[in-house]
Amino acid sequence: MTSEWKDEATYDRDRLERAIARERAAHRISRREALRSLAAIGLGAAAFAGGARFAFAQTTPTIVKPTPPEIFRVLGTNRETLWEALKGTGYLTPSSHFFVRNHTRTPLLDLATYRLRIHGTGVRRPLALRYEDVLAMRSVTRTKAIECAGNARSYFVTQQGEPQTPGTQWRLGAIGVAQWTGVPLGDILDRAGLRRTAVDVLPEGLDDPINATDGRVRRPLSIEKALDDVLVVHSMNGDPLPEDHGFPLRLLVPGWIGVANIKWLGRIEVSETPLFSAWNTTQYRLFGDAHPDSPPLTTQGVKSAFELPYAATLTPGWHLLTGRSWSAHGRIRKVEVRFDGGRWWPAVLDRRNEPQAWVRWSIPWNARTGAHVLEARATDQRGNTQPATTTYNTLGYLFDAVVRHSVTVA
Ligand SMILES: Nc1nc2c(c(=O)[nH]1)N[C@H]1C(S)=C(S)[C@@H](COP(=O)(O)O)O[C@H]1N2
Ligand SMILES: [Mo]
Repeated sequence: MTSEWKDEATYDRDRLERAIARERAAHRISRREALRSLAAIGLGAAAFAGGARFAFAQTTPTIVKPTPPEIFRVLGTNRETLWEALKGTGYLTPSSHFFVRNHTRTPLLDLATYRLRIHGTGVRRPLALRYEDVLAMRSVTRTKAIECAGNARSYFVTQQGEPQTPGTQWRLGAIGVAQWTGVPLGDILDRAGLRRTAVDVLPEGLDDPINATDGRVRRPLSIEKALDDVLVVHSMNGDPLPEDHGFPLRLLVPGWIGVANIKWLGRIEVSETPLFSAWNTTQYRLFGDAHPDSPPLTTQGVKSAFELPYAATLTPGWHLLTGRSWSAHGRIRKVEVRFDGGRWWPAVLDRRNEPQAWVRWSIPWNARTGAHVLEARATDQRGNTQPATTTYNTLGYLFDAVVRHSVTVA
């Protein structure tokens, strides 16, 4: 079993601690470099007096990691993973390939001053935890997907002819599966003296406020979900979280839409009364004629993608087509593929098929010269199947219909 899952990263405490020491050194250097480059452009002391945040805003790019065009598509402050770049990678999305969704920009946080605060009417003992305090607690490891609520949004326009919605025009690349290691949020809440009367928690990121009205990215969760399977994550695929994915700590909320997985966690409010932010009121609900009364979104539906460029060009002859399918509700039971609207053929599923992650699959195809449309349709263990169309909503969330993938054979 282990030999088959070679891509499984292992969580090694010593290795993590060495990596953290490197991170600390690197972060100190980047702060010094920021100052030096400010001095070079004549902003120096004056700009820095305005605060470190301003200094960084002037010198750091939106995203820290390299995002080469063979792996990512640029969408404003975000980077979408190209599906063809996943072909030949393992079950886990390498951190170098994991999509980035930033409302503003990746902040570079200093571990010397970093604290995760737990506060609010729902706890008896407010906490200000250092990174080390969290690392010293019991960690668990989970393999789970993070997928943006707007993943595949562009197909409302290109496939269904609906009006373009605001929001990032993703194809299917706003998803990744990683191995996350972290401390159960319930353990941290217990340490803060969680009251039985608590109803909601509100985790908030330390990235810049998105605007004056909405403030910092923060998205409430029910206490039931918080105590069920949510982790305060410190490691991704066996290494400390990369900056762009939330260093030093982020939330993992298995099965829930991407925005619940707050990066750069700065505080978690715990409350005896329901909590609200833009992310569960004016956004991340279904709006439009067909949705008079949508609750805040939690889980996603079922989706599938071919590991091919969009659109693809292939040579004539036999190809082993590969792809992945996923569901927030459990494992995938079957995947079917059809060519040019013909009959549905079963794809062969790989053995590794984890709930709230994905399954890889393959199917041979004898490609004849000309223009073709390929479709993949998955069904999960609860019997949820991808529909032919998704009911429109004005913010373009939860597109789960079968995607028609154009392929030219020449
Ligand atoms: N603090 C903070 N957390 C955040 C975001 C953000 O902009 N700021 N984006 C959210 C959204 S919309 C998504 S889809 C996921 C993306 O996670 P990733 O960038 O690690 O892929 O992070 C979520 N957490
Ligand atoms: Mo998202």
